[in-house]
Amino acid sequence: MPVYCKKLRLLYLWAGLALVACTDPSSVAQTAQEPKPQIAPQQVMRSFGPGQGVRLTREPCVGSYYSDRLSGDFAGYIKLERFIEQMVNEHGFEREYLLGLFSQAKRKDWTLNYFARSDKRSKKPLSPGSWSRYRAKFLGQERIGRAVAFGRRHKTALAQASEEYGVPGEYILGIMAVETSFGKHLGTHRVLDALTTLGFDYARRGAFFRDELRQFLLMARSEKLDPSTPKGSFAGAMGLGQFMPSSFRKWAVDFNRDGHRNLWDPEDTIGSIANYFVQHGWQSGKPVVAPLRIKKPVPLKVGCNTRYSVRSLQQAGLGFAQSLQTKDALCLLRLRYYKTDQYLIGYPNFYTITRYNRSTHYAMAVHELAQVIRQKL
Ligand SMILES: [Ca+2]
Repeated sequence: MPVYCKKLRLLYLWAGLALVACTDPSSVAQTAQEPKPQIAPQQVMRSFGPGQGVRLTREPCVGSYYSDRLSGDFAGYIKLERFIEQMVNEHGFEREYLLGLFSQAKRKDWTLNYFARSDKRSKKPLSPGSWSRYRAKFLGQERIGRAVAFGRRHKTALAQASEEYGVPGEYILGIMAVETSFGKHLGTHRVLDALTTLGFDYARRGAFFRDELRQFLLMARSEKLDPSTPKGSFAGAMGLGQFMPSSFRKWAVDFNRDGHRNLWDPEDTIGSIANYFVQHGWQSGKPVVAPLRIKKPVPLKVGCNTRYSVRSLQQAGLGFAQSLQTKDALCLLRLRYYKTDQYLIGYPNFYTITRYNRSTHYAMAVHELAQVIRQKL
């Protein structure tokens, strides 16, 4: 039984609450002999007070972490100490548990160097052949073969997701293909290290990563995970579909109905990606892209940061068939092959794919993979 858990039980007793977080009744008597905890009872009452009933039924944290101060790579990090206080006061975590947990977190210099280099790189316009190179990387036979094998193995769950959410299985497979090639590239970085490093040593996006760290601790508690065990990308994305912790909490689903939302479980991932798509506007049965015949460069911004009405595209000199008469906001896409550029219209479903990753290349690779996978399956 972790030390923090015993202490938590004692706090509940002091607060006069009948409910005991840890369910082993035999250990309640032992805790009465333990030294007085540092947290005053009134703080406990405040943390678990009226209107915050959810705290009474929450799960205890997993892992035997305990320290009365921050040591290790993040010793002396005032912002991390403040963050811990926030998790204690706002989410009812045990202070000593978090101090112990973060005392063994590692600062990842490689990740900081990577982001520093990436920030310095100027955003150059895409060069000829940029799409050809990207496409070759993600539409290889090996990745497609893994998609077909995974699709056959999980065809029932894919059919069920397609039925329930209206998202075709081949697009769900397309996402998993690009993200991790069905588990081949899950990432080897401890999520705790990645998010702590980026949250407290990467000034430009620290607030974003601190919030992801907060969501990660809440996820670990609700899913009964030791927060030091999950591994993922160097930026903290996890599982077959590379969900960030905030995405997990908002959009992951327990698709195999075993009581857990598990980002490493194929069926939960299938349902979670489908749910993510629907929550970001996927329109069942609607198209994703349509090619345009344009011979010379178009004086309009390409990509999905700017979206156009059919009328505004027509006014810019683009001609359309009648079938393109739609009130939807459209993306104008440009794919650069070595010798030519191809222009396309991206419908709202294309925009939805870019909510998973903002890159036009990414969404186009998912779309093209989906076409190939559908044919092969
Ligand atoms: Ca599940």
